Amino acid sequence: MDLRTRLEPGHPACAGCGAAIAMKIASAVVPSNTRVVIPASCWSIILGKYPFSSLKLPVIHTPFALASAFATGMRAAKSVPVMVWAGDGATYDIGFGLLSAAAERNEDIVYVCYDNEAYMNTGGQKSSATPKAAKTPTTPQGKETEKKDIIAIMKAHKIPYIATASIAFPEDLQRKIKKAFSIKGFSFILIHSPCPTGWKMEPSLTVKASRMAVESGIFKLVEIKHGQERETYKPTCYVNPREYYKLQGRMPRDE
Ligand SMILES: Cc1ncc(C[n+]2csc(CCOP(=O)(O)OP(=O)(O)O)c2C)c(N)n1
Ligand code: SF4
Ligand SMILES: [Mg+2]
Repeated sequence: MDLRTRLEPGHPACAGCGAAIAMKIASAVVPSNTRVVIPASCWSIILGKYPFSSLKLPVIHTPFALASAFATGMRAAKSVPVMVWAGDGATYDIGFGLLSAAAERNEDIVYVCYDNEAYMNTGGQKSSATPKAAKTPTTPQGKETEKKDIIAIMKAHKIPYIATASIAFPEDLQRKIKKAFSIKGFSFILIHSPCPTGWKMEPSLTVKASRMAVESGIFKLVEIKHGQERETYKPTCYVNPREYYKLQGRMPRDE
């Protein structure tokens, strides 16, 4: 694993923030001339206040829905590697139209969604990435519908590279980021990034929760290259999904 980091200490993410850990792992292996495009999200804040920045890469902030269009324009104008770094709200919901359009055009950009399963920056409201039964400010009785299968949707776009990754499997995550940059055309990577604040979970449990999501089979680690799908990690120790959900105060308790 590449242990260099482009994430500076002292950033304002909550303790144990999975989204910050995801960036720490991913940014270490992106090409050094990468431009990062960040739509409205917790990451707009984690970056810090201009002229300071917690990330040692050039970043452009965009309105919520527009990251894919900004990335398309920047790639065309500057001919440099471009990575969108977007939350699940921007990806699954609000920016989905432009994401779909950029994928359909097979723009040569890397789109990363750090999935913390809700609109965390504004208080944790449910997104379509929120799992069924999770209590959020907008689903106080528990969410009634299933998490949207964004990987199936991106597969339908027939883009050259799609992968899922987890902060508990950093080598796998870094390999997939490098692969995405090496492939010409649109790449999409979904990183499972627990949020202790929104999940009502101890900050020390972030990586454990991520690992349990994979080992329980709830979050599968896969890679889809030109339509060919393979599992990049097969769970080695059985974890009951209930144990994973039990860590999270947002999920219903067993009677
Ligand atoms: C059009 C628009 N609607 C709402 C907002 C307010 N807003 C800013 S960040 C955010 C939540 C983003 O959620 P997500 O994309 O999942 O990223 P996270 O905050 O979880 O990191 C919202 C609702 C906004 N900036 N623009
Ligand atoms: S609310 Fe969640 S995603 Fe946002 S900074 Fe805090 S821990 Fe990270
Ligand atoms: Mg989110």
